[in-house]
Amino acid sequence: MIRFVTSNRGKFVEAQRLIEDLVQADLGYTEIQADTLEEVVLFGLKELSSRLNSPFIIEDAGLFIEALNGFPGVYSAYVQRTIGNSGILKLMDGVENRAASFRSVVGYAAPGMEPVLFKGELRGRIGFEARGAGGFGYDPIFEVDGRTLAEMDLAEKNMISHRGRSMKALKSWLESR
Ligand code: ITT
Repeated sequence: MIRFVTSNRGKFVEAQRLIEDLVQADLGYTEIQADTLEEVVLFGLKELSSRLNSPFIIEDAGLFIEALNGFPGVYSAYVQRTIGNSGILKLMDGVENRAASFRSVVGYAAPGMEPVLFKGELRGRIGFEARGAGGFGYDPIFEVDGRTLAEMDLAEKNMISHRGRSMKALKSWLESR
């Protein structure tokens, strides 16, 4: 059994489909303000390691929009809570370069070992309107090959997504030990 410390049910469901012995633990931890997802994850792992004495993972993800120099990036959760998808679409009004990527960094920690990080990225485009009812967060405005992630089912999203990739890398590592 590995705990996935997260408040985000959507993330958990996607990860659990790939790594079956994950259990969600909504314990909360400090998400520092830093320039990279990796720094946020390493700090969280360290803090939680002093509270938990069994294996666990945390994951930090973000949407990086090329024309906005990587914004919202490490601020993705705050931006989703405040201006949301319609706010992002407004910021992108009249912007021709729609290229964007999702990134995921997952960190694994267990007693008596150094934490390990796994990464995944998905390149796509910011759409012109929100579409689809699946997924969560920015999924309705993030398109891959003309369809948004919210128009895909979980299996399809997992096959290509940033989180699908980072979690599969973690899974192979767990299996190879
Ligand atoms: P925890 O930190 O508790 O795990 P969170 O929702 O705060 O949950 P993040 O900081 O990693 O998670 O996520 C940053 C934001 O990006 C947040 O608003 C998510 O909804 C959004 N997000 C993350 N992964 C996403 C995905 O696969 N599709 C769409 N939006 C995503």
